[in-house]
Amino acid sequence: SISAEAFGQWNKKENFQPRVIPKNSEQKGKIHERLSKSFMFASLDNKEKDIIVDAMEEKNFTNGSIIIEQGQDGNELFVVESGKLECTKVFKQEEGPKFLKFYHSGEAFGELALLYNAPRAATIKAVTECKCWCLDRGTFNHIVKDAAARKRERYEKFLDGVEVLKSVDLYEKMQIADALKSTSFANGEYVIRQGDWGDVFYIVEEGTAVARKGFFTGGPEVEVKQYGAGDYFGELALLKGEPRAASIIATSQLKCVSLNRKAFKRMLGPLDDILRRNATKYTTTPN
Ligand code: 1OR
Repeated sequence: SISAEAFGQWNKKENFQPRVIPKNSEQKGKIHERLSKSFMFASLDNKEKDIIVDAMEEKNFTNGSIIIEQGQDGNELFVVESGKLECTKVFKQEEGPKFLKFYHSGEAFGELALLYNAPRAATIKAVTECKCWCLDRGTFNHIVKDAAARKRERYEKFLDGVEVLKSVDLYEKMQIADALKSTSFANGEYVIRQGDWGDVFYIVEEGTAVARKGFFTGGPEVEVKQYGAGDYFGELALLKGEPRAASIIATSQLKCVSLNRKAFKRMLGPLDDILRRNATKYTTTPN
C-alpha cells in the first residue's frame, strides 16, 4: 500500500503543469547552451532540460536596473544571456553595501531564495544593458530544487573540512557542490594511470589511495605519496596540460568526488597559485 503522504507527493508531481513560454529554435538553443554552463542545471537529463527551456522567460534590463533587492521575497532565478551585473550585500546597516562579485553570460543568480525559501540575500543590479532568462519558482521546485538542495547538504560539511578549500567561502563551496560527481573504486583499482591524458580532478571522500610513479619508461612503479579523506590529486594534468605524472591506486574501498576540467578551471581557478605551490612539494626522485 502507499502512504497518504507519499501519494500526496506523487499526486502533486503528476498534476504539475510547467509553464511553457513559446520560443523559436534559436532561443531554445541559446538557453540549452547557457544551462549546460551552469553547474546547477548541467546534471539534468534532456527531458528535464527541455522543461526548463520551455519555462524560461526572456527579460531585458537597462543599465542601472535593480533586478533583485536584498531582503525582498523572490520567486525567480536568472541565467545571464548577455551583459554584466553586479552583486552587492549589506552586512551591517551602518556600513552600506559591499561589492561581492560580477555576473556574466552563462552564470545563474537568485537561486538562494528558491533553494532555502529565504529573503533575497544580496542585491543584483545591471551595470550594462542585460538580457536574462528567468525561471519561475514552480518549475524550479519541481525539476531542480530537491536534487540541488540534497547535493549541497550532502557535501557542505565535507567541503568545509577540505584543507585546500580553506580560502573558498561557503557560497562558492556550494557551487562546487553543484558540480561534484561521486565515484567509487575497489581496493587495488587504478583511478589514474601515469601517461594517460586526463580531464578529471579528485578529492578523497572516504578510504585511502597511493600515488605510484615509474621513473623511466617500462620501469617499476615506486610509491611516492599516500592519500586519505580530504586529500586531492589529479590537479597537475589540468594545471599544466601534461599527461598524468603518476598513477593513483585505491588501497581500500575508495570514494572520491570529482570535478571535470571545465568545473575545475572555473571553481578552482582562484586556487591556481596554492595548487602550484603545493605541487612543488612533490618529490622528483624516488624516496
Ligand atoms: P538570492 O535569491 O538570495 C541574491 O538573491 C543573490 O545574490 C543570491 O540568491 C545569489 O544568487 C547571489 N551571498 C549571498 N548571495 C550571493 C552571494 C553571497 N554571492 C552571490 N549571491 N556571497 C557570500 C557573502 C558572505 C558570495 C560572495 C562571493
